[in-house]
Amino acid sequence: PAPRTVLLTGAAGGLGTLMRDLLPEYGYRLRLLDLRPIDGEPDAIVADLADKEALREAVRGVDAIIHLAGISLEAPFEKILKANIEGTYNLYEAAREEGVARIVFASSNHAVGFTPRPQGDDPLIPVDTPRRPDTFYGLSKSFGEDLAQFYWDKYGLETVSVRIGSCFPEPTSVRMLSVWMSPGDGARLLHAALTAEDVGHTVVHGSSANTRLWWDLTSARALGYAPQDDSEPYAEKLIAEQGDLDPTNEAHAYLGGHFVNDPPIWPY
Ligand code: NAI
Ligand code: 15L
Repeated sequence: PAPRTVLLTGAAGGLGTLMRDLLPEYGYRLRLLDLRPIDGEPDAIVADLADKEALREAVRGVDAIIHLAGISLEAPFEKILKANIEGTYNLYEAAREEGVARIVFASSNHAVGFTPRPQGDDPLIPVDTPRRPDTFYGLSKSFGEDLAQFYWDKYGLETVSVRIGSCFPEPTSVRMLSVWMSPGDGARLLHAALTAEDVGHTVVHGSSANTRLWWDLTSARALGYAPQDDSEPYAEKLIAEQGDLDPTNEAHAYLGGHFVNDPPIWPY
């Protein structure tokens, strides 16, 4: 049966806020969790991923988990270690102990961010491309994917790891024209990841069907994902404002874009 009650971690964040609006239309009852309280959501669980007891209680009785919580940009390693590496482990342990069947893990393009972006007639980046994290942040997403594989192989806990490109209301850079995932497509992909059968541990690229796509969406489509959006209508304006990508600029040469040379920028 399709999952009904879904725990959404990171529900106060940018993506969490978008998905809180869109996912109920698919029939889900969302249980919300975040470090920060959420305006207008008095029932949301306010908890840190470090709090194992709170996690155990939060996952009890849910059919699936969408795991968005964590540090979402580059940060000092110690902070990434606590929130993304230990935090994701704590969540998987709680899920295993409580018998939750499936997790949809918000991985990132930055797990493979040092992969050169396709140019000219180069093929799209396949989903089994070797891991090439571009940051400690990306490294934590690589860890999450390995953790997911391990929990599937050892305990039969299923995961779809979604390497999200850039999920925002609109693309705001020329790079995002290639990796943008519209919020509507984001919800479609999460719904597919929650409902496809026998996923084991599946890794998918998460973006819309962009004209300027850099990566292959085959494994996402195999889950039943049918993207409806394309960033192309935003292209002319963004290129006029920012100029086209310059292959001699390091920040334009890789899938991860500017992350390949960003300093830690996490604000807290
Ligand atoms: P965000 O930074 O807006 O939201 C993350 C949320 O996690 C925040 O509300 C924060 O309070 C919460 N959080 C952080 N540490 C926590 C902890 N220790 N315990 C409990 N909650 C904690 O990030 P955004 O953009 O909403 O991204 C959500 C997830 O998707 C993140 O895991 C991010 O790495 C991933 N992702 C997002 C992309 C995007 O385009 N928005 C692209 C690729 C990956
Ligand atoms: C990410 O992983 C970040 O969480 C998000 O804020 C964006 O920066 C996105 O990647 C991106 O690559 O644009």
